[in-house]
Amino acid sequence: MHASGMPQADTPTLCRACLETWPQGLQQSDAAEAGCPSCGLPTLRSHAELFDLTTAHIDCDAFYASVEKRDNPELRDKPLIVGGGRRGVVTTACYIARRFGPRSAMPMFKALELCPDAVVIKPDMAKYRAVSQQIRVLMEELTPVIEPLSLDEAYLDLADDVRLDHRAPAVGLADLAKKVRANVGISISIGLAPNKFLAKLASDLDKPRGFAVIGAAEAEAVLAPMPVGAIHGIGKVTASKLAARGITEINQLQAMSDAELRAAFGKFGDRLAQYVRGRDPRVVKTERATKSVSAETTFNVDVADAGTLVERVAPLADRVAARLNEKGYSGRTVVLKMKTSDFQILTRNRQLPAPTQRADLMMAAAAPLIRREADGRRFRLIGIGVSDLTSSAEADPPDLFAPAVRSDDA
Ligand code: TTP
Ligand code: MG
Repeated sequence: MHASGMPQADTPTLCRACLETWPQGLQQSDAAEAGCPSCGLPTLRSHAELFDLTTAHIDCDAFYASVEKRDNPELRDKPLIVGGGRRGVVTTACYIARRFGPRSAMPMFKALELCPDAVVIKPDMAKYRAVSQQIRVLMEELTPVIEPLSLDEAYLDLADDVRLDHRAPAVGLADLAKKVRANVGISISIGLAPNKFLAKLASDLDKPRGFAVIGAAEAEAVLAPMPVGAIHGIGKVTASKLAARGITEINQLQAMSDAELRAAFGKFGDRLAQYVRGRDPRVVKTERATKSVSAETTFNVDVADAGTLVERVAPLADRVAARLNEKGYSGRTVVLKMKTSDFQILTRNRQLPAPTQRADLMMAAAAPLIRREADGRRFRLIGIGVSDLTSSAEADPPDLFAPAVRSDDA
């Protein structure tokens, strides 16, 4: 199995440093050498499907920490943790710090127990957003078909040779990594595969500064020994349920028929049946314009009291604020949604003087609207959001973000 693609004779090969290619592969004698026959660096990648694969997943290495190290070279060789903030957790640890155990989402006190010498820096979201945007511009030179998943990762579909330079996607991707390093000053890891599912797995195989390929032919074999949790959609809860049934590795799911997977997992079983066999029908979706950002909650017991309603909407406003911050948006119109006990839906809007990302300003606009509606009726649901989105550059100074809250948690 050659998922990460070390140099091999007679196998399509690429040098990630000088971008030289050997579509027919290297001679046996060249392949035995550690370095590229052209530039001498140990940066060759070989894979049977190297020049045929077109779906990529890009993920920045220790993203926040890499940006901070870029901006302060004294930190380069030190263990660095980015975190703290309101929730007191690690957002990320650099690869040096990771050797001692700190990981994303770990409470800060625990991370510092494991790595007492770590330098700690608070996250600077505005800076990371700007870096993300710079990388985005470089990706756009390769393809317009980009699906960002967060500030530091995106899927790319490189099936169309938009540049008309007839470079294989693998070459364009290696070039992208070089440009990100040279122009932005951080490193990325690349996963190249026949589909999104495999590309995302691949980008994680060879981190940091990775370039890993999973081909269609070897996909099932690469997946077989992986833990079930490696599959997108199998979270901690599902993984521990499976473990209770003795299922921990993907090969055990591969041994089940499509019908068995469906019986065990319901609708998700269909998707799973594809994934475990290395297939994924999902296409890379370019961003559609987000029109609003909102959060809502359904009460266990219907609520009539205005004070309670306001109290219950406040954490939702926090979530909206965090998500706006993460996505780099701000909103001009606050939208309140309430559903009465007899399932009538009300929406009420209020325009703000300026776009905001701040939960307190959303609450200031929403509270009077809530009080007006709370006339004795009982409500089963409340939600808050903002629409009229613009970029966060136009927003009030964002001082309420919770760095540990990610959009996928919300
Ligand atoms: P990741 O890509 O998951 O992690 P990473 O880039 O720090 O490290 P890796 O090399 O393993 O990819 O997340 C990207 C950024 O998102 C990360 O730098 C900080 C932030 N983040 C959080 O704020 N909370 C979290 O729980 C995680 C996982 C990430
Ligand atoms: Mg990352």
